[in-house]
Amino acid sequence: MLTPDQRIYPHATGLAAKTVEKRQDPQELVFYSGWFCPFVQRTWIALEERGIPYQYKEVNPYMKEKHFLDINPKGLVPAVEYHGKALYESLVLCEFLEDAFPNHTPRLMPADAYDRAFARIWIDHISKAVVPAYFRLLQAQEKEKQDQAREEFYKALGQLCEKRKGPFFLGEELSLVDIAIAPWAVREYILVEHRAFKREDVPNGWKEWAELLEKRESVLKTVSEREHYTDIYGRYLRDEAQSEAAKATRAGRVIP
Ligand code: GSH
Repeated sequence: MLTPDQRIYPHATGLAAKTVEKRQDPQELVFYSGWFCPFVQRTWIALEERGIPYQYKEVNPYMKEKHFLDINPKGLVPAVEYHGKALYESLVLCEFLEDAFPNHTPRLMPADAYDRAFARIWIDHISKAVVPAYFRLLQAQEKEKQDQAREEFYKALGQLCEKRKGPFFLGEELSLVDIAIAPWAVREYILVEHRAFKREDVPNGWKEWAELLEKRESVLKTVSEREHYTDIYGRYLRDEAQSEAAKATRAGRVIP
């Protein structure tokens, strides 16, 4: 008997399906993806932005199949195999692509050491404050808990937006900071529809930035049709999801 999480829609749809279709040929870099996953989308955006050749392979991470556990013992997507060697963790992968493919442009981390460290501080803020607040708001059931989670989400996002230096986080060009947050801008409509979230209530210009991120070509190319996210997020909204992230959020633990 499969659990509801294991029964997720099996493949990408919409523009993401077209991207998948183009990335079927064998390459030195194999990208193990789940079409629905915001963490996956980070790495996917970086691959598309930089024109790195990769072979797309869809994985249902809830099945915990041995072939995939051999690649990522945590059983989470995204993961890659490069020249037969495995790596995982979305943000580690984004930085790996910078290091392993230095001649592919645009570079998504600044050349200057201080600026790179600055970018990493705010990527860390996204991981430790913004993303956990998103999941808390999604999964909160009582009105009081939702109100509290919404305020925490506004605050964490507002702190990030306060540091934005231009249309993108570091200025004129897209960087890994933008990519680290973009998948949650794409998935924010769920909070708008079900958790009284309003973009314009986030301080320091989140609405304008989020709109810019959502219409970036690499972002559009890695998004599936909304109806297929609805099923998955319905389980989070009812606090029934059994993903590692959902379980950690429910238990007040750090998201793995
Ligand atoms: N920290 C990881 C990253 O950034 O790559 C998180 C990845 C993650 O949680 N992926 C989810 C997954 O594979 C899909 S969105 N879940 C399977 C599970 O929870 O069992």
